[in-house]
Amino acid sequence: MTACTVPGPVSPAPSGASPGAGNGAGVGLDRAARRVLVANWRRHATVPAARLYPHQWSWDSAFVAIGLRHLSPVRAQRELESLFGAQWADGRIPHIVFDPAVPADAYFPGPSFWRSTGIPGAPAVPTSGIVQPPAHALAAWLTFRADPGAARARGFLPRLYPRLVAWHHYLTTRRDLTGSGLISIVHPWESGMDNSPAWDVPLSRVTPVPTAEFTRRDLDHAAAAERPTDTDYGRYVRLARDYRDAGYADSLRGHGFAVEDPLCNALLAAGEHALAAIAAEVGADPAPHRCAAARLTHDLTTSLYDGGTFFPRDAHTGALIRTYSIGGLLPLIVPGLPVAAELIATALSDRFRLAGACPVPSYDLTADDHDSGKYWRGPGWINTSWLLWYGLHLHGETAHADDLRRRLLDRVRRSGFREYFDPLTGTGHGTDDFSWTAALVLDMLRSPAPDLDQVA
Ligand code: 9WN
Repeated sequence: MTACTVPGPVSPAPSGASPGAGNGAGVGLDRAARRVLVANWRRHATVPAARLYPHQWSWDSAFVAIGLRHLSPVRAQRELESLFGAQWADGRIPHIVFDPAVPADAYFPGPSFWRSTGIPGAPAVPTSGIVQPPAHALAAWLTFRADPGAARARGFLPRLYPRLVAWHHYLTTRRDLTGSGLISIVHPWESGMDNSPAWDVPLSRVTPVPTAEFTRRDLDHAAAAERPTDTDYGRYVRLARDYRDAGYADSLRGHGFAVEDPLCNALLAAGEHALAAIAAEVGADPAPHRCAAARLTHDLTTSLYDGGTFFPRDAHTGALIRTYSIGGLLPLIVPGLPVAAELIATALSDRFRLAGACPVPSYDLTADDHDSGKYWRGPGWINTSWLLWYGLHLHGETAHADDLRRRLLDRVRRSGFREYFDPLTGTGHGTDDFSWTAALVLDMLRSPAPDLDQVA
């Protein structure tokens, strides 16, 4: 690859698009989605779900902004601004920004576990110390596009651009743990797909903290059979505690779990395309971002792709983790990906049944350990299906994309704004009135095809 210089840190209005999936039922769904987003708004950001997740989450806010821009472009801008207001001096965007008004024991692990305010360079507001997939640059660009006039009047992109650059800089420097050019996640929560079977092998090397040492709060609001196990939680707590006790320092040796995840790297590459468009808008040089996108796309494809899908790589052993999860198909969101046709063939195969299962399953339907009701071990989620829809359009597969959109809207119309769904029966699972389900449904109702302008 050619060497290139990557830069260092540096009032409600309708969208105008007609709501609906082509019939009157779309109007009711549109109204119901708006109601969820209004109910989950808290002063300057949206909570993913009122009881189960009562704070601001990083990649949730990106998806929420993508939907919220149709309801209120300014509110969508504020969603992202409040998240980036909690950026650390090293550039990281924390996976949770805690609301000090919410009782300390409402969510575990809370502020007293992460102890972020004692870390030099962390913001005054308490946050977690880990990150989530970098969907933000794409969300910022789409938010800008919803109402460029309002965004320009508020200086939205000129203020956000240096923060987005610092965020990507943190990932491409501090999180390139192996020197491969790809970024690593250091906790399953960082993948956004917490208990995916893809993490089972690297996680098995982590000694769980005894359950007597912590109190889960998630089981107060969701069925245990649909959530990660206590042993999973014991391992999550061990990894987070070790990271905290090391002052949130990043090194391969210091992390008990380190994985090069296809989705995070793909979102970063897609995000560099979005940053190129943002740079052009704010009068900065787009070329380094185009260069970074090309490099990431090359490294992702040469390192993690094999035989029709992308696999995560265990950074400690160097081995590919050969499980088929939805994250392996999502590099489809990267413009110019050379293996798009192969990914679509895998999506259509019995493993994912793109043409029938809905939402698209999070994990291989043919695997012995597929569990259609358990969190990220089988159920379909709206955000990953939205990304697939976006990627299908990006690569010219409009018939499959339109069909997926129609079935996703129908699924939510019948089963509600649930957190996740059985991909074959459609039964809803997890919490109700889940923000990104509402936001992305709203987006697909208002935009029958995604806005690919300048990022494709
Ligand atoms: C831990 C908020 C988040 C999502 C994740 C999802 C779930 C949290 C949890 O909820 O994770 O971050 O407590 O289980 O897995 O993708 O961002 O909606």
